[in-house]
This record gives sequence, structure tokens and C-alpha cells, in this order.
Amino acid sequence: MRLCVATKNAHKLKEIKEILSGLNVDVHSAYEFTENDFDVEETGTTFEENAAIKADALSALIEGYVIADDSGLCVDALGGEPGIYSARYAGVGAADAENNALLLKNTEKTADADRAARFVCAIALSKDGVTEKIFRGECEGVLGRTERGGNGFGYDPLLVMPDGRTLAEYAPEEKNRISHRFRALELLRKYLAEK
Ligand code: ITT
Repeated sequence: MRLCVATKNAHKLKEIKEILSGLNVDVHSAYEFTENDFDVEETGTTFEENAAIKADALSALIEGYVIADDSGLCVDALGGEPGIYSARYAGVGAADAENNALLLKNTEKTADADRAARFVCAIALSKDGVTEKIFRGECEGVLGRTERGGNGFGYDPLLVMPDGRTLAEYAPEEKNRISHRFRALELLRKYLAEK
């Protein structure tokens, strides 16, 4: 079965391919089959809505099943921000380093006890422009005070896991066993297996 992923984020695509590697599915970027400049506006107010918007838009254009990942980091002390705005926290097109610097600045005065944060991932599965199912995974941690680690991407250097390491200090295969993305894709895997 061919499964296309509606993402322009190469890090996400790599992780999704690795996580689904044991499955009998052939994972591609949906953008391999569309015009390069095709863009989907994320107008939703939740991870689920945005994942569905992306999966529906691409699945209307190409054959077969399409999944989309909408994800981000939610910090309790900031009322859940950056949340669905994670990719563009410091502005549209901001680099990961700029988003991370802004997040550290906005939480400078947040006490250690109030730094609970989690990654959230919604995976939408669509066909012919219609959402069939949405799966959600979360990965709980604490917001660090400095960036640590060279693996992963995005906010990984800032989310400290219960063992004291940030997700960017985890090897890729370790992250892929506990991440929000893994948890959402596990639910997708079970759903596809039952189908
Ligand atoms: P697509 O919409 O094309 O998939 P995007 O990067 O714009 O790419 P999102 O709107 O879902 O995707 O934003 C996700 C952002 O959340 C991402 O750019 C990171 O800043 C952050 N993020 C999500 N998952 C992450 C992870 O596993 N590790 C670190 N940061 C993550």
C-alpha cells in the first residue's frame, strides 16, 4: 500500500518513514506528486483541524491514502503556546533557533515547578479529499532553560524527559520509541491493521 505524507518538513517525513518502516507501506511525500509551490493554509484552531485540512487538500489531488501530521509544543505556563503556532512562533519562516530563543525568553521568569510541557501530534488519514480518521499522540516533559543536544529538530533541545535528557540528546531510534509522533502513528498502525 502506498501512503503519502502531506508535509514539507523533511524532519517529520524522515521520522514518519522510520517509525512506519516495519509496516508493509510505501511512504512518500505527497508533494512528490503535486506542483512544488502548492501550499495549504493552516486555518484550523486545533492540531486535529490542521492535520485534517492538510490531509484533505493533498488527498483531493492524488490517488490513495494521504496522512498529515500537525504537531507542536504546548507549554502549560503559556496557556498551551506555542501550540499550533509552533512552526511560526517567532514569525512565518522563522528558524528553529529563533523559535527556541523566543520561547526561552518568554519563560525566563517561569519557576522550575511550573515548566510542564508536552509535544502533541495529530495524524489525519484522508482519501479523495475526505478525512477518515484522526489519531493523537503526546509526549510529556519539562521545558529546559538552555538548548541541549544535537539530534532531532525544532524544540527537541528544550524538552527535558523524565530521565533528565532532552529529546535532542536521545538517539533518533530512542526518540521514535516514545515520541508524540510515534504514539499517534501507533494508533494509525493498529487502525490500518484492523482494516
Ligand atoms: P508541514 O505543515 O508541512 O507538515 P510544519 O513544520 O509547518 O510542516 P506544523 O505546522 O505541524 O508543521 O508545525 C510543527 C512544528 O512543531 C515544527 O516546525 C517544530 O517547530 C515543532 N515540532 C513538531 N514536532 C516536533 C518534534 O518531534 N520535535 C521538535 N519540534 C517539533
